[in-house]
Amino acid sequence: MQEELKQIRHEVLAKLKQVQTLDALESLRIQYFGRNGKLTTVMKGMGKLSKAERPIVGKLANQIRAEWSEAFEQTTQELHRQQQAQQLAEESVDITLPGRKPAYGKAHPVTQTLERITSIFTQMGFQVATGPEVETDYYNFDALNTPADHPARDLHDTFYLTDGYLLRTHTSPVQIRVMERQQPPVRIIVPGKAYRVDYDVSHTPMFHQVEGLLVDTHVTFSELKGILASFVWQMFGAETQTRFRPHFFPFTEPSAEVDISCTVCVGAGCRSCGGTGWIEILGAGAVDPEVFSAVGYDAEQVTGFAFGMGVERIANLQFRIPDIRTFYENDLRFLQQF
Ligand code: 2NM
Repeated sequence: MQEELKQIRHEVLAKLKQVQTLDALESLRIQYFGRNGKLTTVMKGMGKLSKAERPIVGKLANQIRAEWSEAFEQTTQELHRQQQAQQLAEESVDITLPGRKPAYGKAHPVTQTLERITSIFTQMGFQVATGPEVETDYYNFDALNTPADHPARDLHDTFYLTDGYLLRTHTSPVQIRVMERQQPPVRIIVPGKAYRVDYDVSHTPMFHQVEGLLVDTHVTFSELKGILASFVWQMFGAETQTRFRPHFFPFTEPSAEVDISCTVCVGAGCRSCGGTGWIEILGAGAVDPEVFSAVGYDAEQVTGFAFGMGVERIANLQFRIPDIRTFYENDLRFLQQF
């Protein structure tokens, strides 16, 4: 039996040296010193020993246990230390690594221009109004004094949908909707998308407009001129000239087209202005009494002025883009320039 114990002592200390993990260490402890461990099993045979042998074997067993205890404790600490060192190494963060740069997006150039225009008018006291892009004949044409045989209503100019609906060809139906539910004074700006069957260097089937409407007692054409001149100065610079030319719109009378002195050649005449020195940027006029009666306003009591401009056209001038279709090709090399 002493030989068996010596063998166990030898074995367990040899195996202890091989142990790599805390789990393996615990298995080893159970294998030798657990309730059914090798040492325990051998010691169950104590009863069969002679009286003389018993204390010797007991002492030997105690020695083995003491020796094991100490070695076990040491190995446990060593493995703990190793485990912690490994964990620290794995979880460490290199604070000298450069951060990841997020890919910044920004507003589309047309949106930038639209926001700029809107901001100039809101600073002059206009409120922003919006409305549906899918409209009815009534709001897009009838209420705006546009007769049934007007060329704008042609299938070749307007996108008609089913059930009498259409894509609005301008943002003016929003002005009608606002006037229907609000009494004067009205001082609004309507930025948004509009749709027309048209496609060339200066037209895309979807485009953006900003329209404005001012209705009150005693507003005059000179107020409209002042507002638009101020807009032009803020948008294109204080040196820019403004010119009103007589024109016709179904919804205004009188009507005008507004030109600015060419921002490229400053009036001398170049390709941008077709040699004239002037560039048309918006339409405007005094709201026709027919429009007022459509919304239930008394044309004897109030006067109104309206204007409208194409945002792509303004963006064209602002950024000097020769072909507006490039705004909608989604070529990032183009868009990232703005
Ligand atoms: C333009 C030009 C002239 C306009 C008129 C109206 C309304 F609803 F008051 F009658 N809204 N927008 C208008 C007038 C629009 O765009 C070139």
